[in-house]
Amino acid sequence: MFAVHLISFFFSKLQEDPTKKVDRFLYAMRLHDDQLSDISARFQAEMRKGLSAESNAAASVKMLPTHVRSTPDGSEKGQFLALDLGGSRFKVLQVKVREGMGIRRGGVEMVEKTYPIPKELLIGRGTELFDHVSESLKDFLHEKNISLEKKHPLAFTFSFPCEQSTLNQGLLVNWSKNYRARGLQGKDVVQALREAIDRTGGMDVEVLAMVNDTVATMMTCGFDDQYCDVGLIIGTGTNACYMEELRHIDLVEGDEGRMCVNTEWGAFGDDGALNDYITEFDRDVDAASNNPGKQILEKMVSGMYLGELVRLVVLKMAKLGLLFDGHVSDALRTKGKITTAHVAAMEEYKNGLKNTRNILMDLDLTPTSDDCVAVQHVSTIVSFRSSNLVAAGLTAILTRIKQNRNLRTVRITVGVDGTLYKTHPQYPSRLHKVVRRLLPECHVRFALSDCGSSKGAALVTAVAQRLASRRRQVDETLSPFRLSQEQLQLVKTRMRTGLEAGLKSKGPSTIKMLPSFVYRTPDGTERGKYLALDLGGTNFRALLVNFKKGLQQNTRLYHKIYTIPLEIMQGSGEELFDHIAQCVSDFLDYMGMKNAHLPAGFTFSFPCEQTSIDTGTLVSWTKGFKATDCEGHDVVSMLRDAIKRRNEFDLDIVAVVNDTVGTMMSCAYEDPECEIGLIAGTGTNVCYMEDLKNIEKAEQKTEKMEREEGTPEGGEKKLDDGTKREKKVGDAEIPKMCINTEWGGLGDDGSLNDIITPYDIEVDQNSLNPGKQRFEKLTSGMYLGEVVRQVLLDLTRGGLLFKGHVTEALKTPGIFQTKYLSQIESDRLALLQVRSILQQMGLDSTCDDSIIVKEVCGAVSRRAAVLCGAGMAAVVDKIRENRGLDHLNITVGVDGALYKLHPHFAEVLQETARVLAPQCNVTFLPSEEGSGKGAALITAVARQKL
Ligand code: 0WK
Ligand code: 0WK
Ligand code: BGC
Ligand code: BGC
Repeated sequence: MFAVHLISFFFSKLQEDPTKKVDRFLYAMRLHDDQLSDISARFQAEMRKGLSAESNAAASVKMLPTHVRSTPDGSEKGQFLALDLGGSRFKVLQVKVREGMGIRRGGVEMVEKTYPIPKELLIGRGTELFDHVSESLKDFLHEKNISLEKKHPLAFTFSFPCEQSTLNQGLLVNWSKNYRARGLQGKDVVQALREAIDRTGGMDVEVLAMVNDTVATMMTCGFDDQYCDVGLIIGTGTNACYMEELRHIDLVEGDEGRMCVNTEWGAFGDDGALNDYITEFDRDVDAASNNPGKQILEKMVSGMYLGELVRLVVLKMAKLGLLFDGHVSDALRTKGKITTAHVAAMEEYKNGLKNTRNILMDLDLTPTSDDCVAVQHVSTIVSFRSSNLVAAGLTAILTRIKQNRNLRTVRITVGVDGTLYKTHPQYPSRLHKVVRRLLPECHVRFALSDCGSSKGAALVTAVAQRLASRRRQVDETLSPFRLSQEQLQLVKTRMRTGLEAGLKSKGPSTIKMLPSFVYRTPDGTERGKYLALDLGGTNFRALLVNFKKGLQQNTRLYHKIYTIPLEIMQGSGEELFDHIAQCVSDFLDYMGMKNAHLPAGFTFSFPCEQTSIDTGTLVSWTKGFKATDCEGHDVVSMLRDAIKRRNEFDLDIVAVVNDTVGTMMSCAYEDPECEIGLIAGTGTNVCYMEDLKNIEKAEQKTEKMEREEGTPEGGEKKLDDGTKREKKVGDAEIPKMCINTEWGGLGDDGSLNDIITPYDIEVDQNSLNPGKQRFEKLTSGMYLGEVVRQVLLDLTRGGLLFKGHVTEALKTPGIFQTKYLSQIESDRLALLQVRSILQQMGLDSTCDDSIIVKEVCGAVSRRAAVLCGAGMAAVVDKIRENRGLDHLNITVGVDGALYKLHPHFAEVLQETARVLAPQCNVTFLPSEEGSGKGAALITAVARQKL
């Protein structure tokens, strides 16, 4: 031992730069960049561990979700009370955000008072600590003459780790720093505060939000800087938070948008991850702390411990004779005698050495100037390590944000607070320099929170209030779209009544129930080549269908799709049919069958009154069509005339069918149980096989029909592909005809007015056929986008969306195409993509906006699906009762872009039909080749009879 003293004595005599010996002594504390990068990488791994549901429980860095989903966006306003507990000073504040007199535009006014917390309360009973807090609050209200009657929203900054499931609830995970009040760990500290406020009484305070001081600091700085997505505290304790992508936070529902995560990085190392950087002095500080083994990184970094680290180093060096000639004073042996304020003082540019001498003399030491230089350097190394470790942690967070946002470089601001950062003369610049050295490609700005974190806490509360009120207002706006079981039951009943009424009355009925003169579904005997023309909702298709001997599968089908320009849809009838004839001509050229003179079936997806299979008088246009001189005319004649006018080819139009009927036939070719056709596309409609006897309005025709059809014989039909097509004997006897219900007209008599919303009324009034097709306008692709647009307009006018800016784009009819609904609602689509879809429409949106847009789309499309489900339940139950069955198995052939492409429409429709018609087992069979094949089948059947 003596030898050591001897050597060091001579050593010092050599007038070596005293800092050198300190550098050697504290070699382990002097971290260079690749060590910092290593620590940063370790911390990133810890962050991933904390975020993942599997490893969160074991993670030392807890990555606590804060339920703060957005940084300030400038619309926050209100008056709030705030409590700031957990830092070096407990403060009570009143914060006025953009409200009240004299608040400069966009400004915040704050009045605050600091209340000391008696030491014993820090380690006493939790209830007493919170009583002190609420009594301080009451005192503040008195002192600042704030009315005790008025209900005050309160923001609570609580600077300890809490597990939160909402903004206004938080279970204390553990105390840290110098707090260790009993009975609160694992308890909801917001509830504890509410109870304390109730115990104190005489004030009406509503705790709306509780936030960690890092979060409040981020929000405070975010008020003036939209790039502030990180909050950093380097004070008594240390910690950081940042805006993480919600999809990475396993512990929180949803993957849309972002949420602030309180990393609680103070605990980094609690699982030994930093053991190779821990020095004996760190172990001593930890062993002497009130939470040994916990907050390892915090004890290497934060203000509560730096002074102590310096003291222990200086003490050890003195004992080793490296300082003060080995003289050690009791003061130097005493815990806490060197504070972080002392460390900061020692490192002051000008007076650092002087301060160091004074501080050491206060510790009853007589330092030489070299001693002072050495001790100052100890402070430098200890505080430098602190800022370096913070830099490593920040680098990890900023790197993760860069990766989350797939950016090569990121511009970001870090909001900072804390006494150590604020009062240590060199801490900020050292930190900034190292972060910029470790992350050269990032543009990192540090914003000092100049007025504590309560402004931020108030903003969180304002956001909470705004989100809560927005949530309430959006729910209010969307609640009429959320139809209850009872309402759907009513719609089913009204649909049933409409079906019955339509079958009876000759005159106009809302549900027209148009006879299709199709008496049976295909039986597989159909043969030959047919042309099918398909005028649907959005385009025209020409198809060549060849039914061959043997397997159905080898039905040959060629087709070509043609768009129908708007001006043709809404031009003259002649132009429309000339356009169709031109398309047919082009198709026949394409197929090289100009002179084939083929029998053709014409799928015409509009309501037509038919008196036979090959005539159809258009009752009224629907969807986007408004061609003149068509309504009340026979569309087959109009097509024939157009073909004649063209005089290039000839067609034998044998049948005209509605697309629902064509779809039913197409699917019945695959599944003989298919007796219903459903279209959920641009328009919506359903047809089904009704018992002839129920089609009263078709009485007189019956004889003629029977004559034509001849009562169909029952029994089996052997097909030449050997497959037996079971002709269901039972219902064989009952002659049927397919009825095109045109259910789109339900409600035209006001029977749906109790579910029609003002948005629907707006859409109806702006449509080509106001007052008509009310059910269709609630359920089909032509209109859903417009309903969504009307709702978005209303929400934007209410300031709930797009920052209240009603842009030209949003006012443009048709801009929100229904296909966007399908895209926006797809589960696989992250919010960013929703935003880019909105971008395509010329709508700039925030994360929150797109969450709401998605919700509106969901509400509108879900209503459409459940309404169609209720309508379908009415149809299948009617068929079941027609056949006097307790249980009906039936298949529905379906087509239409909404049913086929929307991510949820089909399953919601099916589920609703199942629930509302429990005695029917309904299979939905999407049609492969559209209704064209069905039209060809009907043509084949019609030809067979000729
Ligand atoms: C001031 C903030 C407070 C935070 C404190 C941290 O208003 O919320 O806890 O900074 O720094 P400290 O006071 O612990 O140095
Ligand atoms: C494809 C059918 C056609 C029908 C259309 C409806 O072949 O007859 O009109 O589906 O779907 P939409 O094109 O309106 O989405
Ligand atoms: C606490 C954190 C807090 C930090 C800064 C730490 O001891 O665990 O919740 O943010 O101190 O005050
Ligand atoms: C038409 C129906 C058609 C449906 C689906 C409705 O607008 O009135 O005839 O079946 O659209 O295309």
